[in-house]
Amino acid sequence: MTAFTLLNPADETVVQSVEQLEIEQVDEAIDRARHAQRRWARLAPVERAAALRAFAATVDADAENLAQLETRNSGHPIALSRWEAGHVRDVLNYYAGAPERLFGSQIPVAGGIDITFAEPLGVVGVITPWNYPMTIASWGFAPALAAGNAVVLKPAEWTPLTSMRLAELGVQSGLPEGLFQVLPGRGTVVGNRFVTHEAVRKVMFTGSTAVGKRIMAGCSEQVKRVTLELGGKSANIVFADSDLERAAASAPGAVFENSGQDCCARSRILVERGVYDRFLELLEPAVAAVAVGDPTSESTDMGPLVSAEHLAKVESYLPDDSTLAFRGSAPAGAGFWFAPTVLTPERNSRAATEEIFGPVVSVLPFDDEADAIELANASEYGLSGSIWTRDVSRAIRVSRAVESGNLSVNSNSSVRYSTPFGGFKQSGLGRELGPDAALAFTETKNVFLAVDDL
Ligand code: TXE
Repeated sequence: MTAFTLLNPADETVVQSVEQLEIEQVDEAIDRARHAQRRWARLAPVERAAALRAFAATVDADAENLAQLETRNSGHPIALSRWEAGHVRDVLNYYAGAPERLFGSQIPVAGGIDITFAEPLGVVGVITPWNYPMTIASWGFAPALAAGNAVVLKPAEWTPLTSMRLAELGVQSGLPEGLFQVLPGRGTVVGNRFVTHEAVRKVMFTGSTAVGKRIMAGCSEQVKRVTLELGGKSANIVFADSDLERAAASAPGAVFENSGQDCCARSRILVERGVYDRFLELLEPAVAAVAVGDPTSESTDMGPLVSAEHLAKVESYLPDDSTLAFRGSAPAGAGFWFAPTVLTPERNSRAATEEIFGPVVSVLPFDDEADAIELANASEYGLSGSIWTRDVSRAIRVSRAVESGNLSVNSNSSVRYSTPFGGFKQSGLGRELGPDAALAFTETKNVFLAVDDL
């Protein structure tokens, strides 16, 4: 068994070493999960609901510890980590409402009664990335457990600590042993075993598009159910008739939150040509005002990147000076720091088309509404986006035309636990969160009961 050494991204000190599981241990865990699932699925819905509420309460009691752990492990500003711990509690409470609401239907047919049931899948494998470790974990385990499944979860190598803690909290809260297990390890070992093991009936994956495609191909061998939440290159579209000051003031937060390591980051700002120069003038002080530094400080807006490897990847997008518009500041010395960076590149450049997943934004001019839509859609991705305008008809027209799963008008929000989240095109497959997410962890079963002399 090998170990993975975790570094605090803010100062490169060692946080701890985590043992990486091998296939035999994964198989044992999946066996435990199968046994636990059979009992869990037989519990009355009201008992499963109560167990999830107890889990939420235990998470709530540990919220500050979870937040501090995330900040040490992932470098998230503490305010963001606190929001994440609260979000996990809220997601659990929301899906605690699901066991008693997994409605089937009764369909009128001849000669009897026809009923559908939402049956649990069995064991579900959740594979998570390093950018929002506990948040994304909860989007998988909460609805999957609510629907009567057991969950095995593989966190990203760099950021396993809050997920491991959540598994402990689950047991503490009274969840049956084996029902929700977190299995740290390599993607090609633990993650891949979820794909190949026949008892794992669905894989929910969040991460890079390249690995997502491999997982989907692997799952096809067993026609295994799969949900994919992949990359993005979302457009923040600013029309000349918008509240330009508001759009510019909120644009840095829309891309630099979590140091741009966000699949919904509005990493392309498209601005109508007539107000392009004015928008850049307004954006510059807003970017300069982003407080980059010590993630344990309440007043920090942006922390470091997650790792040295990721920093090197983001740096590879630093352009020649001709496209660099301006930058914010970042600490010098130890830690994986990268200053918020604004580029004005060509439309088809690497920086303007590839997901950088760092604090780099491209500002591009457009000519009219049709050009804005064409530019927004000129991407293999389609996850998120914003539209800034005072014209309601235009807001609706453009919202309908942009090929993206989550859009906001005069706002940059993407994630609410009660609304569906997911991508068009190569940003993903299926939806998470919202009222239907628990159903996505079930199979529809149709049963016909013949009735004599009906
Ligand atoms: O993701 P990976 P990485 C994007 C972003 C980032 C890039 C790489 O652009 O720079 O992806 O990030 C596990 N079988 N996003 O390398 O490799 C892996 O261990 C099964 C976007 O971290 O896709 C980890 O747990 N599992 C994104 C998870 O998959 C495998 C969030 C994600 O790792 C595996 C993160 C395999 N063969 C990165 N290989 C978003 N949309 O939020 C790896 N894994």
